[in-house]
Amino acid sequence: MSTPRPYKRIATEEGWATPEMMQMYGKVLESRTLQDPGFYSLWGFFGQSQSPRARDLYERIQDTGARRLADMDACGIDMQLLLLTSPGVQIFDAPTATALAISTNDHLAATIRQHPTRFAGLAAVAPQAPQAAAKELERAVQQLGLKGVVINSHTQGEYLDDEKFWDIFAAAEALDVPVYLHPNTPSPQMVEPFLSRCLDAAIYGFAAETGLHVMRLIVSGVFDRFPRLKFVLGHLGEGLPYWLYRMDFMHAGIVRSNRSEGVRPLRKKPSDYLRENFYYTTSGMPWEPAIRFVQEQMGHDRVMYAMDYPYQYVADEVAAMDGMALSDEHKKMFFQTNAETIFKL
Ligand code: 1DF
Ligand code: MN
Repeated sequence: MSTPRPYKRIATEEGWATPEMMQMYGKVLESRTLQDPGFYSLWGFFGQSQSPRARDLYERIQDTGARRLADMDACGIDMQLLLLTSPGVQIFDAPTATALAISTNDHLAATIRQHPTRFAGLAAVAPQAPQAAAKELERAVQQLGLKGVVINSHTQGEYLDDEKFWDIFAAAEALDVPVYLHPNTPSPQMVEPFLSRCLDAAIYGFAAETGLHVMRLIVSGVFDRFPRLKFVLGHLGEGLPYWLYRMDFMHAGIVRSNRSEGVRPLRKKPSDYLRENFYYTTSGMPWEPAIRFVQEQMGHDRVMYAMDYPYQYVADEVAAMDGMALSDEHKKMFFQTNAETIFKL
């Protein structure tokens, strides 16, 4: 760790939360007013379990000071890009969520002002109120210096391919900042068969939910409407890079057969949008063969490092990533310059 490195390590999907938001989660867990089994499964564990892992994560997620900086130093992370942890404000009613997005963005900006070389961050918005969300994204970028927006997949079972949400995309495109589509547990409509085998969260359900969300977006034509819109996916693209061939083949057949009003012809192949409008981080996937595949398919300029602190805080991983068989140039892109370019750090 002490030998000087010719690159900075920037980790690009790092979770945080305010104590206020954790208290609000606690109230939802007690009142059971939210209709979202995935939420109770995930946050019932982090928020209420006495297991050492749950207690530890619950404390680390709320620390944006000394302890987090010490953890970063311990494994050689120079900078974290902070994302309000999933599901963020998206479980609350629209006025509550809109207000909470504003207050957490202010909180995040204050944290970054204290440690401007160690932290940058993405804005939270409440898709429940799309126009207010677009306005908050603009404020967060232009006045607070945040670098884009995180949306934690479905919002109470709704997906962003519904045009009522597209003001958010218009704002992101106009501001030239990326939308990080971060996972959530599967929507209430799809979570049931995941639950009894504990498959609803990071083991698999996150990717099933978020991959579905991305496919809905692509097929909807949103990237024909907003051709310069940029998305970032964690977890090496939630499995989608493995599907490039098959999604194109099958999508062409569905369009030709005119099977559904919901599937209109696109200007490009589905895989083209994944190659041209999307960037990928390695959160939770520090596995060289898979990283090399995504780099080869999407380009070295589209794949960047993420740890997914505190959920995947494994110090050895950083050393494994340092040891990847990459040229010096590609390694610097992977750890540092891609993130600097995409998030304008
Ligand atoms: C977990 C993983 C939780 C990720 C997360 O946020 C999260 C987990 C609540 O391990 O339960 O962001 N993740 O992105 O892989
Ligand atoms: Mn994450």
